[in-house]
Amino acid sequence: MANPLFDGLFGIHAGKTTPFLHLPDGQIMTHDGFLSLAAQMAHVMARLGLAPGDRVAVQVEKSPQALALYAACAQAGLVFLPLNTGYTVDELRYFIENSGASLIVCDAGNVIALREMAGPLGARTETLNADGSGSLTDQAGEMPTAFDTVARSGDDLAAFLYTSGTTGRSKGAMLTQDNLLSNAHTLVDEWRFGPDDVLLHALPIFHTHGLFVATNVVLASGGSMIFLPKFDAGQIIRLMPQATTMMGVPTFYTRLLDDDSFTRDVAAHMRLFVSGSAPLLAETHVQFENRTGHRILERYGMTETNMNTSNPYEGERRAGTVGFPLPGVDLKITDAETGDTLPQGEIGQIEVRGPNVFKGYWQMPEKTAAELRDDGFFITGDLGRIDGDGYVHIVGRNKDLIISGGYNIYPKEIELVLDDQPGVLESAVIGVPHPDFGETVLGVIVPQAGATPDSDAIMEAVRASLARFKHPRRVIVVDALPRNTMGKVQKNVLRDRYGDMFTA
Ligand code: MLC
Ligand code: AMP
Repeated sequence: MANPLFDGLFGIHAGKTTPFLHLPDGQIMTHDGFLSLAAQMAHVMARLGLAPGDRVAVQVEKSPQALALYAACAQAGLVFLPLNTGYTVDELRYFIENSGASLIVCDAGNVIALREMAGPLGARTETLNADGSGSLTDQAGEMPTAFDTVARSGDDLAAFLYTSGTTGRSKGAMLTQDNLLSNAHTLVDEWRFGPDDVLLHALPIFHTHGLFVATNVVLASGGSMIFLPKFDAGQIIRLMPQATTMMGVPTFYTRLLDDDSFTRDVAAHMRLFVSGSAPLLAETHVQFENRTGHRILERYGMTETNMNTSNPYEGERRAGTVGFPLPGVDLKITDAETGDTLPQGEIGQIEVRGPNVFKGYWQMPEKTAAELRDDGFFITGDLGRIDGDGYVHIVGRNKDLIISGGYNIYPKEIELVLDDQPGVLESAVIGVPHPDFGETVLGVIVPQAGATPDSDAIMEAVRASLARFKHPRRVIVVDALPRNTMGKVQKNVLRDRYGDMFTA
């Protein structure tokens, strides 16, 4: 094929006038309409001088046009680089600089600040607003509705997704066309997706879950999506009778269960609920089954690997587990010190290998070498075990990571900001259980001798530099941080001490 990703996900729908997107206002975008828009956007980017392999950084609200931009990048051989809409200009600067993006597409409300920041870095700026208007779509409207698909190989890059790191520096995970396409096909088969499926899509489209799992699976199977700007429990409940499937983070499921109008009848037309991106409590699984009669299918993935494991479609979906390795995926549990595979049942680090596993981190050979072994196994940083029936259990993380409502947060990034504030000697940021987000961020700071840090000023500094979802929900002042004999901060002690702060 000339361009496996475009041909395999998008090109297969050429000429189809069946619905692809059902929009909240009742409008429908057909496959053909979507492809025409993507082709027009591909023309715009080609006219701007973008060449295959160039990176297109995209920080826009969720809309059909935003999704068409993903298709346009695939068709023009460009590397799609979606960015969380919550990121501040400070955070964006790093991504633009590091990726060497040639084009930034952003909301008109941010364009002045972004242009000022990105101009000197050599990136152009175009706008795309939540309602689909903007300079990108204005230009697209003048363009032909067919575009000669740029030839690419399966090993060429399709997307960059930045994932934060333990040092506070984000890493650009390089995903190839084959990574994305192979995983989409596997999931279609495993989860039995077909042209009659209607997926309730309320996830953001700047992460693996909403973009590659949900959208690619629908594209590969020829189904359609009820495409919602964000998760709103009331709207989901109203629309669920028109859908057959939903994918969500655990917060989606706990919020639905908190709503009494979410009943067995509401879910009666559904055939599948999938959960992932964060641990689904076994208790939520049971409550959901009691309420609806459906057993949520939990799966496990990562930005670097797409999906690795899944509970079975047929067969027991075991609460508190992430199921079995997907076809084509090798998964082993190893000793973190020696790298040796551990006997079945023992807890160790989870390593995975397969066509889904990324190519490495952009321009970070040392980090790539540290996590991606020569034999193709990727060290996930998750800790797990495999039970006697082959189900994978995730029991913790070997990485200092907080997952809040499905968003990953690396404490180091927040600690660097806190440590920088006047009167702060040092800080530790931990994740503590939270009833809505699963985990939430807590900051613990130690003042300099004789100083009284100004908590308002600290939060102001946090707001200026970090996306809202990373902000500590509370900052506690202590005299000293607990340390072990090696002088390392004992975050487990802090987690024990403050663990029930939001749940008690
Ligand atoms: C929103 N806020 C969050 C937050 N989401 N804070 C912490 N963690 C989050 N996840 C902020 C809001 O800005 C707001 O700030 C306040 O918290 C309350 O917001 P809300 O209205 O209650 O939140 P809402 O907008 O409804 O969003 C919650 C959510 C959303 C759970 C629906 O976060 C979401 O869609 N999460 C999905 C993330 C995702 O797709 N992850 C997949 C990663 S891929 P204020 O100031 O207004 O109070 C991956 C791989 C894999 O991990 O395996 O899938
Ligand atoms: P990200 O880096 O955003 O792609 O997040 C990937 C991380 O999310 C994984 O390394 C896991 O720690 C976590 N994760 C994803 N799915 C699950 C799940 N079903 N259960 C527990 N943790 C999960």
